[in-house]
Amino acid sequence: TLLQPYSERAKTATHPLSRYLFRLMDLKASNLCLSADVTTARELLALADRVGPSIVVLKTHYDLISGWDYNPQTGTGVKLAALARKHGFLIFEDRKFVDIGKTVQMQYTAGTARIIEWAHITNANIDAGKDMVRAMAEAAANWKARIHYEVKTSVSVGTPVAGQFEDGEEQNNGGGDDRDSDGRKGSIVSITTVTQSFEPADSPRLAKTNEHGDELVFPGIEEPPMDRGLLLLAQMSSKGCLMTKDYTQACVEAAREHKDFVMGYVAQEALNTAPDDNFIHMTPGCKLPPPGEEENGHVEGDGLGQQYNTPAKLITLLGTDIVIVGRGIIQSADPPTEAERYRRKAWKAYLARLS
Ligand code: UP6
Repeated sequence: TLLQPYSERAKTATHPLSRYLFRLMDLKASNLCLSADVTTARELLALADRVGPSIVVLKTHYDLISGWDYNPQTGTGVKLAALARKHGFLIFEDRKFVDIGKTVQMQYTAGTARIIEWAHITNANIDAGKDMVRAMAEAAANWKARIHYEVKTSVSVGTPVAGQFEDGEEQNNGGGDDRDSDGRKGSIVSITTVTQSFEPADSPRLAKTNEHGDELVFPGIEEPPMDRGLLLLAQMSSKGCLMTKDYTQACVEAAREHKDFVMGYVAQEALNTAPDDNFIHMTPGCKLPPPGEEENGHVEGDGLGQQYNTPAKLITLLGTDIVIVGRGIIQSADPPTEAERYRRKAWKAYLARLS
């Protein structure tokens, strides 16, 4: 995949959200993820709104934000999701789940934060064993089925939806045996299509404009599928990281076993080694020297173990796909301008890799 354009990888990726993300990257000419590690919910939302046009992914640590509002209808997650729609980016909660399967299922879907509701993507450290990936996949599938069902029951029976199935899947809308695999009554259709074709047009979640006529949706691409995705924390950027080659290899195997849920990795280098591997790599530990200073691949660490490489080194030489930048952007005098500088550099590094 190293020499393949993102637009091509969009066609062959297994995960619907990866296909979407590759297309979004191509559309926005961006392979930049902002790590929005600010201290308050107000700053988070303001930053997401200002930097949104330059990025394809916004990474959160909800647990370092003070004033996070957990209300499932009006809270911070919902507001962030609205900004994601407006600017066209995906939300990645960097939760680094690690525990027994049952516990991560509950942490992922329930509790205060209900991460699954607002984060398209999250990640896991698989030190506890790869069964927890299966546990999270199951939780995500159940969540999608439940949303699917809620959406379905909110529409009148027999709504014509012919021709709306992108993947050419046979629909089973009325007539015949219309129970799904759980024995519930209803037609079996893909959630992507269901949300777009079944949800009533007056649903506030799908509104395209607000009462003032402001556009609420990023133009140029449809809204992302309702699938949730996982990144495996395969390698870390920090000094003295204890993750071994065997651990990283176990991540690669777990990813291949769960292609319908695992989108790829948080890693420091490309891990697609088999011919049909098309996983996406997101890479933290990225910083540019200040404008005007010469680039030599490496940038001074933060004194607390974080190590930095430039986008050119990570994308062109090491073959990763998306650079994750936190303080490099947030601590600059003007984050939107600095985000644009990172976007241009990272995209140039990708174009250099292709040629
Ligand atoms: N992060 C790393 N390294 C990893 C994995 N994750 O730095 O291997 C996360 C940190 C932080 C962000 O938790 O949110 O990426 C990096 O921020 P920075 O650009 O400000 O150093």
